Amino acid sequence: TNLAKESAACAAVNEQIHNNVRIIGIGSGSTIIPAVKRIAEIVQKDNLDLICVPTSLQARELILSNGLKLSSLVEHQELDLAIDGADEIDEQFNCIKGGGGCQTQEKLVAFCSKKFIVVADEKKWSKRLGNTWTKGIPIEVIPIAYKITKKEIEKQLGGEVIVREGTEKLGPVLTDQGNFILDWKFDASKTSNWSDVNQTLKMIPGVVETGLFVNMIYKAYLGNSEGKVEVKT
Ligand code: DER
Repeated sequence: TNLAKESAACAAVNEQIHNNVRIIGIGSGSTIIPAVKRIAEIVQKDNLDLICVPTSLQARELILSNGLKLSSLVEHQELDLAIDGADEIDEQFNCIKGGGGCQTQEKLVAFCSKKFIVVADEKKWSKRLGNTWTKGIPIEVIPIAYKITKKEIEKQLGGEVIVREGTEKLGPVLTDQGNFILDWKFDASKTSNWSDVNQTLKMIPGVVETGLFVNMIYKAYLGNSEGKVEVKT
């Protein structure tokens, strides 16, 4: 629910923004929207000197439209904090991202940040990856390799790989990097060591980045429909 997302987003910003944060990574999706609004309020109120690094064209637009200072990973490779959403998080903090197709820059920003914070509706929390998020793991691949990678993923890891198609545009979706996205519908009962799975995927020629974020999350702020927030570390 919106209240769940807003409460998680504001709780995270309120708690994290003051600890000497100067450079912050801004995620993509819908939950990040109230987070950026809250950041802009605090920057205004406390006259903070904050620089924002986006994870997508959508995040870039969000930074600009909220009057925040925009920069990039070319200027800053060490971020004090990064805040982003998630599609599903399990109890070991394995996380699926990329529902919005932005996982490549999202993972770079998360990798560069001292603290990577996830904000989400509590429904994203699950016992096993695949229990709640059923659209598969997003994998960015270079266009000429989409059939090679599809075949290799299905051969090595099973499941089914589908090329993500546009809705109002015919043909495959292009990422902000100009690549295709494969959604890998994995067999949740068979898969458990996500670190190994991620390494296997990354080794396949043509794969750019996966939506598997393993051992990257510092804290997860999970909001519920009453606006209560649970913090998982
Ligand atoms: O696509 C992404 O990685 C987004 O961050 C997604 O995981 C969260 O989107 P939401 O905040 O709209 O649920």
